[in-house]
Amino acid sequence: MSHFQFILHSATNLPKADVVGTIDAYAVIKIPCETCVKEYVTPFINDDENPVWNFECPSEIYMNTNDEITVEIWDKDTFTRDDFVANCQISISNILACPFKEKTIILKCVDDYTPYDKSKPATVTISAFYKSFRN
Ligand SMILES: [Ca+2]
Repeated sequence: MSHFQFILHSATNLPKADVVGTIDAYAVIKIPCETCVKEYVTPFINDDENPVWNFECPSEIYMNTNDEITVEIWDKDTFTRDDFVANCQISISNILACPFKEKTIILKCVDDYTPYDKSKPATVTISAFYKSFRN
């Protein structure tokens, strides 16, 4: 038996999404499981294009291995709807074949958003691995 662990550590160089300030970033993590897609939402970090969450999703035992984990980056807004700014997908079969710790993954910015420093990509740092246990 083994538990799947998914940790979103941080992001860097996120797009500027606010007129005043940079971005109030939070992440929505979608993990496809046996019968549903589980969604986990991190707290938002106020006005920081390099947010650190160290957000650990509750362990999953069953995942749909043909599917992908999606990480979406959103900007929290007070008076208007939150803005979806970037995302990335990670193949579960790739994780099973090659688990990783603190790996940096490039984000795809959506719509007209561009990385804060346009000369570099926006990234997230993620750990995804199976942890075996005995009863
Ligand atoms: Ca905002």
